[in-house]
Amino acid sequence: MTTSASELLLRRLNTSSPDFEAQYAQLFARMADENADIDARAGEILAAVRARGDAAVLEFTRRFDRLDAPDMAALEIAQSELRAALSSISSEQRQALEQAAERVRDYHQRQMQQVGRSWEYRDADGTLLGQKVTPLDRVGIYVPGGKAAYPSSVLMNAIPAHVAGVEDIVMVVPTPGGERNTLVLAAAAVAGVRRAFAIGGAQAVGALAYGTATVPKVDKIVGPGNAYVAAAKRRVFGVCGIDMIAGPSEILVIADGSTPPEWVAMDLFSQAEHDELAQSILLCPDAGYIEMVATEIRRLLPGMARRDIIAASLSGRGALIQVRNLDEACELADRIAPEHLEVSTADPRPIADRLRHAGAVFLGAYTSESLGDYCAGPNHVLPTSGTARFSSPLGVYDFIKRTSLIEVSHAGAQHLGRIASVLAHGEGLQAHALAAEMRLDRARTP
Ligand code: HSO
Ligand code: ZN
Repeated sequence: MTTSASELLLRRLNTSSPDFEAQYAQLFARMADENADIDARAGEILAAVRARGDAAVLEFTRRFDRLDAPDMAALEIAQSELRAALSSISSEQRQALEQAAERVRDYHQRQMQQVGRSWEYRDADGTLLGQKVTPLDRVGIYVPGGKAAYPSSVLMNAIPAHVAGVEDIVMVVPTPGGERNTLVLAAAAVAGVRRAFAIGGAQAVGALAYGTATVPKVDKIVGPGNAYVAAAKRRVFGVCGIDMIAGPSEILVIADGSTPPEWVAMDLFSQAEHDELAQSILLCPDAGYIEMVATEIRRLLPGMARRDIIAASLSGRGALIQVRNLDEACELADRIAPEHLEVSTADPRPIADRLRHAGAVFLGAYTSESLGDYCAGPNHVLPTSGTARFSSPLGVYDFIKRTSLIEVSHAGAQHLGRIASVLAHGEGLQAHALAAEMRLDRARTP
């Protein structure tokens, strides 16, 4: 669906109006669950890749990406090509990539200090209990190749893996017609990608999940993709891990009228320009300010390169919502659980402290979401479609796992043995009971 900028529809809602709940339900009507056809197609592609490996991946790449490679080796992007891409971009671009990478690395290193540590302790019996943290061996990063080919997403996916200690990072990126995106390759060089393949779609997900003669099997696949990629990721979950199923981008702005209205208008555009299905919403208690933002939207839109996408997104899924007060804005924000939440108020901290469900919170007038998208440091891969109620930004914790450690002392064997014995008998599991009882001091042997 495209909407020309002149046909922009700006939906106004008011929480005091009697039909608010109906309008709210319409605004958040979840997009129809992914098409059963797409899921079935993804299943067929995965089965073919599982059965026939490289040959199937080559065939699908020929068909879907119009890329006719003699063998899979020809679709591997060599380290030297990643480095050459990095040398070929302007020094301004290279510096920006490297500065962003450094800040993202710093942030995730702090995260690692918190969640990456192994720990252990001894209980009163001298029994040692602990948790050992280790990185995954190998992860696959899916990088979209079409309208959403984002070098920044290469950084956001690969850097936390690298910081977590993953040694082997394999990137796949579709290259329709064989055209490789220099900035994506340069970002891969900056982020520590070890191997890269010019493949995409469900076939690339299959290659990573099952492994082929050329593409190594990975332990987890992360990164956004189109509907086929999402369906394939759902299906391979269990064979390997996956990060999340990402939906269209969303921004919710809570404003009190203290931020210049054109800043807020542009922040709403910044997510709307991603995708016709992206969602941009303003919550504000001040009707006059809402009108000022609406005026800025209409003034600025014609000058935007992606005005048709922005117009379609704002008209289809956007809204300017008048709330009774900022307390109500917080309640509504928690109910929406948006991917990005800007608190654009004079005193944002008390509001941010109250909010619980959001992928990322941006405090104060200077914090545009776009700074977070590129270079503030936190990850821009965030839970969408209300999933912030139960999930978190991509982070180092997605690339590590925990192993429990138990070393029972002699005294511990006496103490725990009695407890285990009772419970094991209760479950009717004789061998369990005996394994515990045999270690008791006056053990009866069967
Ligand atoms: N806002 C997007 C990330 C992104 N923005 C990439 C620009 N490039 C989803 O969080
Ligand atoms: Zn963005």
